[in-house]
Amino acid sequence: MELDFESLKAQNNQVDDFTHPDFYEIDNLLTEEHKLIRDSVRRWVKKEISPIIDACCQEATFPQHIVPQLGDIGCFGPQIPSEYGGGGLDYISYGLAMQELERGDSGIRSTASVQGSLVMYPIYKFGSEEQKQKYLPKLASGEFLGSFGLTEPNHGSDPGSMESNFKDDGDHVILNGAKMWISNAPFCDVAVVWAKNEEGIVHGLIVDRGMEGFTTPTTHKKWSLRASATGELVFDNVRVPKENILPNVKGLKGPLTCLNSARYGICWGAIGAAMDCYHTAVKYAKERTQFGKPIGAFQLQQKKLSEMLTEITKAQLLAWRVGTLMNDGKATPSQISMAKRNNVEIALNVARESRQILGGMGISGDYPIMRHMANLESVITYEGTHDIHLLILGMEITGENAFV
Ligand code: TGC
Ligand code: FAD
Repeated sequence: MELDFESLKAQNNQVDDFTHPDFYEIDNLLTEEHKLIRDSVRRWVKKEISPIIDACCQEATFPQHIVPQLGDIGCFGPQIPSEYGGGGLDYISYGLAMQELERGDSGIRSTASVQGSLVMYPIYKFGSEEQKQKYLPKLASGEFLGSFGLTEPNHGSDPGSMESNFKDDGDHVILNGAKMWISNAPFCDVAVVWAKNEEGIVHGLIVDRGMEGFTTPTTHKKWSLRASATGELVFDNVRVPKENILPNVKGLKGPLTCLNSARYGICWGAIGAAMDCYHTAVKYAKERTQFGKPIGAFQLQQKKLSEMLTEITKAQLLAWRVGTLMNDGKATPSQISMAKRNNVEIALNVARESRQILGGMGISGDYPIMRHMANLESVITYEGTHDIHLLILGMEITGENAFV
């Protein structure tokens, strides 16, 4: 079904009264610029996302019209230098922008994470000057939408075993293989794809839509991230010019370096989803009466709310601290794993508890909770599963590598 976004916005323009919990005055750790960025993304989400998002998810529709708007509000590559069209901002600003987008919907944050951390970042970090000039400004403005191809049908947690490959063909290479579960794929103009050369060494290639043999079939039947477009990237003897190979990295550390940035963004994003569930549950607990009192007066409901606020506050402190380490260039992959793993887990728990507080209403699209809960099942899986992050931490603690 085709959605009429303008009439959805007109009908639902009052629905969003979100305010964020700040029990430990974490706002005092933020600069005026940080708060300005957070508040402007929040205003945009209230106006452009909240009125349409339930319909988008119910209909499994990606609201493609928001892509240039995300560029306009600076959500594509806020951490990329401004000379290439990025925001030139620090990592706390980036995190806060992701928090606000995911407060709206994890799928909207996904679109921005992939664009900023997984497409713009590798081109910025590993690309030639020509590649940066050609792609980054268009990706920053939303004229181009990008995708990132690492996962394959047979290799998800273990991307080092990937089968996608390219062979030398003069001034081109011939790319073959398939990537699966790729966010933005069905609408992407450009894909950063990781594949092995004839020596089995992983390289990054920029593949443009329109190259012969390159297709992006949509993935259907998702119960999660329904407002995000997911698909495959299929390469059937695609001739990619050598000038599209990222020259400044080789090996698996290329894609994994990009994942550090995206996983960091998720540790903030998940807080946004948790905050939205908590805000909804508190309001409902105060308004809903059973046995002659608001349900928020019962100790069992108060326990749920108290534990939610505690976990959200701990997650905020974790995200803020890892953000300051990112700003100093000191955050380690395992510190980022801890923050991504913890914050997505607590968000999922907050969503589950909030859903219970709303009783039957908890499963209705009139409230955002079930949507967040279903979305977070993807978030706890992508960018490294919950268990993979545990094993990354386990290796840091013990020095023993559980992957070999
Ligand atoms: P391993 O031998 O440990 O490492 C290979 C090379 O990579 C280096 N490295 C890292 N470098 C930077 N950052 C990191 N986080 C790094 N982790 C490892 C490592 O030092 C080594 O370098 P070198 O120079 O010695 O070659 O690799 P392994 O094959 O044993 O695998 C390790 C493991 C399991 C941790 C890794 O493969 C992993 O993280 N797997 C999870 C895969 C994953 O996260 N996929 C995500 C796909 S993208 C996605 O989900 C996008 S969703 C986006 C959205 O919609 O929001
Ligand atoms: P598998 O690797 O098969 O894992 C299955 C289970 O086995 C998991 O529980 C895992 O933790 C466990 N497991 C695996 N290895 C071990 C081990 N050594 N020890 C213990 N347990 C283990 N990928 C991209 O490249 N780009 C994208 O844009 C992208 N977007 C996505 C969007 C969505 C909506 C989803 C759902 C996924 C997306 N992914 C993307 C893919 C995602 O990163 C993978 O799904 C994820 O890395 C896990 O891989 P897998 O699904 O193949 O699971």
